[in-house]
This record gives sequence, C-alpha cells and structure tokens, in this order.
Amino acid sequence: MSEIFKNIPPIQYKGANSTDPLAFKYYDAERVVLGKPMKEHLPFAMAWWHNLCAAGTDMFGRDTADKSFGAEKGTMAHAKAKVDAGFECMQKLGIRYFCFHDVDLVPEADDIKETNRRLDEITDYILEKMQGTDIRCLWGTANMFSNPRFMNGAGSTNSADVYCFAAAQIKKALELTVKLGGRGYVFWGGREGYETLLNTDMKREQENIARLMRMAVDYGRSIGFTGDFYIEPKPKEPMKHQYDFDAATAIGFLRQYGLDKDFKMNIEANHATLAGHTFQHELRVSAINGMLGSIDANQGDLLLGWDTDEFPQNVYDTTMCMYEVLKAGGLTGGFNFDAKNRRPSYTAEDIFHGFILGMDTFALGLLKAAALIEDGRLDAFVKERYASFDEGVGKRISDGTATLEELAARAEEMGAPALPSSGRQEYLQSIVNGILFG
Ligand code: XLS
Ligand code: CA
Ligand code: CA
Repeated sequence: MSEIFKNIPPIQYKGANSTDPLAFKYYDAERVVLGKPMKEHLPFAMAWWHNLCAAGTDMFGRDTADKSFGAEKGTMAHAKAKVDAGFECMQKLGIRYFCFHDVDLVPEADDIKETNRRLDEITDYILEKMQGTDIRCLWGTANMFSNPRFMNGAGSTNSADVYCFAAAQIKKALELTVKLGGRGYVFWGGREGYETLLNTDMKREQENIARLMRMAVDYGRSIGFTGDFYIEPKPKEPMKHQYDFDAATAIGFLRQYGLDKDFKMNIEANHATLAGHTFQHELRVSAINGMLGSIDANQGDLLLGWDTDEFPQNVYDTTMCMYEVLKAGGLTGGFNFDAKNRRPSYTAEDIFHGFILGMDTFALGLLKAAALIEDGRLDAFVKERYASFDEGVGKRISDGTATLEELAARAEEMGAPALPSSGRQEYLQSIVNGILFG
C-alpha cells in the first residue's frame, strides 16, 4: 500500500513553544495526569464521514477538497482507499479509535443485500488493517436520514415498510459493530422528529422509536454486543423539532420505555449549544443520571443557528468538559471528532491541522481541569454553599425524614430567614482564569 499523505510526518509532541504546524503543543500521549496517561484519559476517535467522505459540498457549492484518495469515487476501490487513508491518518496522529455509519464505508446499492455484501467485504479489509495496530472501533451506527426514503424519519416514519428497512440497517450495523469490536452503538435521531404537528401522531412515533430501540437491544445482546447503546441528543436540524432534544429529554424517554439500563448519552458539544445549553450542562445532566457514555468532540458557532461541526478550539469549554468527565470517573466511550475542516481549508495539511487543534485543545482542557480539581477551591466553595443541608433541619430534609408540618413550624418560629449566602460567581470565574492563564 502506498503512502497517501506523503508530506505529513507522524505527528509528535514538541511542547507549547514549538512553532511546528505539524506537531502537538499540549497532547503528550504518555504524560501522566491524575495517575493516568493522557491517551487513556482521551480515547480520541476519527469520524469516517467527516474525515474520509465530506469534501466541502454545502447548500451553495460543490466539493473543494479532493477525497478520492487516488481512486474513482463510488467504487469499492474508493471504499478501500478511504480505509487506507483513514488508517494512515489515525496512525500518523496517534488516534486509536474510529466511528462510522454503514454508508460511510461503502457506496449504497439499490438492493440492501448487495450493500450488505459490500459491507462484509470492506469490514474484512478493515479488520485486516486493524491487525498489528492498536486501532479499534469506538462506535458504529446506521445512516437513517440521508436516503429520501427516510424523509419522515426511521423509527418515527409513517411507513411500516420504511420502518422495516431501518430495522434491516440497524441489524447489519450492529453486526458490523460487533465484528469490529466496537465499544458502543449510536442512535442519533437524524430525522426522528417532525416538521408540523398538523400531520403528526407524536405518541405513536415515539412509541415506535422506543420499540425499534428495544428490538435493537435484544438483537445486539443476542449476538454478543456487550457495549453501551447511546442516544445522541440534538434539538433540531434536519427536522424542525427532534424528539431527542437534549439530554434531559432523552433520559426521560429512555426511562419511560425501560431502555435506561442499556443506553447512555453520546453528548455532542455543537448539539448542546443548539439546544440552548452549554456543553458542560449536557455533560452534567448525563453524569448525575449515571448516563455519561461518550462525547462527540466538536464545537459550534454561537452566532449561527445550525450545526457547524468545527474542530474544538475553545479551551474554556474543553476545560469544563474535562472537569465533568474527570469527576464522573471517565467515559466508557471516547472523544469522537465529529468535526470537519472549514470549506476553504481543503488540503491534506488542513486535515491534520484540524486534528492537532482538537487534540491539543482537549489535552489543555484535561490539564486545566485536573489543576482545578487539585486546587480544590471550586469544590470547597460548592460544598460550603450547601452546608445548611448537612446538619439540623437541613440534614433531615436531605435524609428524607422531615415533614412539611415540621418545616412550616420552624419557618413560623424564625420569622424571616436570612438571605442565602452569596453565589460569588465573579470570584469563581477569576479562579478559573487564574488556573487557565496563571
Ligand atoms: C449529526 C450528528 C451525526 C451523528 C451520527 O448532526 O452529529 O453525525 O453523530 O449519526
Ligand atoms: Ca455527532
Ligand atoms: Ca453535529
């Protein structure tokens, strides 16, 4: 196999003062942070679709990048060239995981039996490439949103035949995920939502989605899939409203349908901000419900109302992300760069610059989050802020032994309570700045 990215060397850690554009400034795979090497804190993954398929086409113009990798697009030779390019890219960057949709791997045929045959062939090839490397699959999924048949969703479609087709794709994608040793299986509700309630039976659609997920869990477990299923919340786009709006909504849905033992969240930073939340909020909601599974590591543009899937650059956000992840004891999944270069950044070097930016931004976030935890002032402040619930009546409230009558009697006795203690937000923000830039 010939080298595809000939001008790109293996990317090395050269330290914060390096000006080498093809070197890590902060991501030092073996550096130990809070007792574990960075590479274990940060199981990074490459997204097949953005890195090997997307070439810059948007609503107003065609491809700017050449992702043919020397083969004719739409052929199995091209599918294999993408495998070669992906493995070279991951190896040069020290990325140990990848994520895929079924149709990212091979051109889709008219007949699903032929598509599945192609998928068998390409995954044999991927397995061969995995041998002798430490590269593994993070998660797999089925694309049930691009083909026109899914215009009304997959699990939420109004067509039972389309629903069967979705089931067939999930079945195959699960088999491939197991074959490639994937840690997880993702449901992103691509078009699981609606454009107008005038034509929508919302209850039926949600029940049907839950049934499809239940069938997927039962089948997955029957073929030896022991990993987590994930819901990846997103509030809108492509649909006007999507049922997996945010983590709280998705967790409520999973509990309602008894799916919460098999599912966790795959939280994407860009989807969090589209839902009107911070990335940290979505991570916290997932973590306190025991459902923080995996992360789609990207960022959006707060001035735009759509999903831009940019490589992460915002160190405040990755710091608070890693703060949540460290406090949750790490992820069972990983950090998937669901991110693409901007359309005018169309060269091979740009691909590597994107990953270097993302990996360094998360490495910095990890270092700063560890420093915040070791510093301890944030934790101590929060503990003290709720201290009134650690003793006396507050403790009885926390223990669940207080009654409404007892509390009311106490309130009458005291007259009026003193104001709660100050939230000290600006002081706490200064601590964060001090750790980031001190
Ligand atoms: C799209 C989603 C998608 C999922 C996988 O907005 O981020 O790429 O991660 O289907
Ligand atoms: Ca995503
Ligand atoms: Ca996205």
